[in-house]
Amino acid sequence: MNIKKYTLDKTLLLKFQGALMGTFTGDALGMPFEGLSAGKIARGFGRIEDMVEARLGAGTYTDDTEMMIGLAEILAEHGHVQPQALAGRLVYNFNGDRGYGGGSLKVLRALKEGVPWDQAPKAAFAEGSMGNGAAMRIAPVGVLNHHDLEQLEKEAEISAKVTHTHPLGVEGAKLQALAVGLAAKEDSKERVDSARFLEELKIYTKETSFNNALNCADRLLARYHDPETIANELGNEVTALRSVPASIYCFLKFNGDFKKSVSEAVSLGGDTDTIGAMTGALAGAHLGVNAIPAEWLDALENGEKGRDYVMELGRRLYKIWEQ
Ligand code: AR6
Ligand code: MG
Repeated sequence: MNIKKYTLDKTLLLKFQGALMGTFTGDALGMPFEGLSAGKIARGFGRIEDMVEARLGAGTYTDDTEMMIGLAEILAEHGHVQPQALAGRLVYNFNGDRGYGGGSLKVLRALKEGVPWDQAPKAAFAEGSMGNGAAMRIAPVGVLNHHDLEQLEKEAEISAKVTHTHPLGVEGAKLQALAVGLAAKEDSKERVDSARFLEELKIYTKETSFNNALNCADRLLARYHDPETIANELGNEVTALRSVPASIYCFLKFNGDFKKSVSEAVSLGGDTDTIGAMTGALAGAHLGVNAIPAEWLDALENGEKGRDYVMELGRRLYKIWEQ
């Protein structure tokens, strides 16, 4: 047996599982704080380091992870994004208690009523949604296609367009998928060179507004800023533009430390579950699932499509990649 190859592949399996479980963990950690400002979180709770009681219980996930599971299932079954099948799976998995965005609710309702997948997104907004809903679920596309970034972009775009067709919604999803793919390619034992990482992302990012946000993140990374400043500069909102660059910042700022990156993401306030989920996906893709604190993993819900199921989905995706 080729020992070196075995070791490398094991690392990659952990990265696949890390991207999926990172989404789940960040989502669950952030959910109880959704809608609070950075200042309120700092004054009321300090650093967020524990899974606290939430609407559906401590360690439960929201629409972010539910949609990520649907996308991972479709990739595991088809090997690529099959939009019709993805639309059907998002509807099938839908649980109205998990806090879906208003636009996504309308799209899923239209899909359920039989509107074709390439027409349904207009049910939310005539020009499509610019929300972060397509970006928050995209980790499986990023890890599965990390070896081929052109293919990754195509897959990210088609997966986004099942619900989000506004150029900023699609571009945000592509940027997050690329960042997950690049993070998976980094050596998990080394820190990521932030300037190089951001430069590489900018090669692929065509929207000026996203490029400007990445330049802003680069400047902010040069020295310490409190979460409130980061939230003001990069955003903590439900739009893709005002949340994906902030997540990339949190990943890079505490580069090499899953707990600190995701804790920082939640401390920005606002859309805490989604910024937590996207930061968790990036840190998990870089460091692997073993970097997620055991007490956080232990606290995650573990029902029918819970912790063990998502771990297994990561393994199934890795098997597809191996083929
Ligand atoms: N024009 C104006 N406002 C828009 C537009 C548009 N074209 N698109 C989006 N918005 P949505 P999501 C605003 O509803 O992306 C959940 O908590 C509008 O205010 O498509 O699936 C998730 O966990 C709209 O309500 O949702 C995420 O955290 C909002 O952006 C978050 O919601 C979100 O777009 C977004 O999920
Ligand atoms: Mg959510």
